[in-house]
Amino acid sequence: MPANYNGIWDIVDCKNFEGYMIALDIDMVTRKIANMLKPQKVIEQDGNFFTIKTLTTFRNYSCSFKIGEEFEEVTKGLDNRKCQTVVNWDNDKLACTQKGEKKDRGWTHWIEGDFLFLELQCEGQICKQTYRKTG
Ligand code: ECB
Repeated sequence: MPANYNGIWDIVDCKNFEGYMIALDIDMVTRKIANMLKPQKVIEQDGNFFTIKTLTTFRNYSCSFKIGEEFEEVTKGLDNRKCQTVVNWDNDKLACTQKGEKKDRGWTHWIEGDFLFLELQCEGQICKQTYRKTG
């Protein structure tokens, strides 16, 4: 039985989002807005099928995937790039690689108790986020 990510998760901590956004060439005005946001993750998991919604007052982003199946991801409303993306299980962690123009791009999720952790990586910059389960 894989880990269960289903639920509503509210951000409680965020480190180096700025560095991650600079690595993605996000302009300064957008970064200033994005840095003030308090994202919520709404995760729907059915076995190996996932939808992860990232919701904010400014923009929303949704990504659906099946574990182990590569797909074309367009990061619409984020940096608007195309990636060849695949998400795999690494024990109970979700490990995503996003192949494209940017090197060493991807993210990892894991759960500890009521907390959901996320590390977003791009070209040596790592943004570390912590979410708490609220639903
Ligand atoms: C949609 C929430 C953030 C909106 C910020 C708007 C502009 C900033 C532009 C680019 C910054 C790059 C990424 C934003 C950070 C998080 C959004 C989703 C990141 C992601 O890949 O989440 C994964 C793992 O939970 C699922 O898509």
